Amino acid sequence: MITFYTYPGPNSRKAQIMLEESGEAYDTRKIDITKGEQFDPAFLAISPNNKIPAIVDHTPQGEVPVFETAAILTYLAEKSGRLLPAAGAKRFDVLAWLVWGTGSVGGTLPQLHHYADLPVPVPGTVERFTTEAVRLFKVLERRLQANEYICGEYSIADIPTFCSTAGWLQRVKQLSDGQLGDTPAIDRWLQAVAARPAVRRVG
Ligand SMILES: N[C@@H](CCC(=O)N[C@@H](CS)C(=O)NCC(=O)O)C(=O)O
Repeated sequence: MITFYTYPGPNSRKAQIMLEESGEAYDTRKIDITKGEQFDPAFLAISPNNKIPAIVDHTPQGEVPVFETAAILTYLAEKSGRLLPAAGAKRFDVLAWLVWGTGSVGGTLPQLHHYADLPVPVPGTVERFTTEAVRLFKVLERRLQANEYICGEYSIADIPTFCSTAGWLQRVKQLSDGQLGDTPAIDRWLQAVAARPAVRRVG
């Protein structure tokens, strides 16, 4: 049994989709980040960076705490034998694109969200993060023109980028004032991932 520490939002959604994809049994513990519960010492022992999502796997050999979305997805993929090649170049291709999704895409879009919604704009910030978001979505569009999913077959590399893109593609298109243009390959991929039963169960 796995305990899933969560609060509604894009990062928790990424981890929960993989919990569903993995078929592992899990229960859910809400950490209310609006009330500072992420700083409770008991939670910091699991997630020292004071962020959700995190999991604890209660195994016969002992408890395994895992924080950071990329590590959680990798752990669940290894445990279930799903959505991550076991070895070789394909495994590292998936891991590279997984980190790209959590680090580059997942790092840029919340910054854009923050600066675009400030009541008093900070000069240059929206432009900077919009330019980077456009660049990242062009990378993704090229990749998906050549591959059905980011690494060929559906894998853990698709999950974080799917969550970020589903939430942000249209806003980036508006903010970019035509720089991004049409994204037919991303649109096709968004529909395919959204139709997966595990993704639909998470909502
Ligand atoms: N790099 C982390 C980011 C996780 C993250 O930003 N979580 C946010 C909620 S979406 C959080 O816990 N914020 C609480 C805080 O910053 O105190 C990951 O990929 O898991």
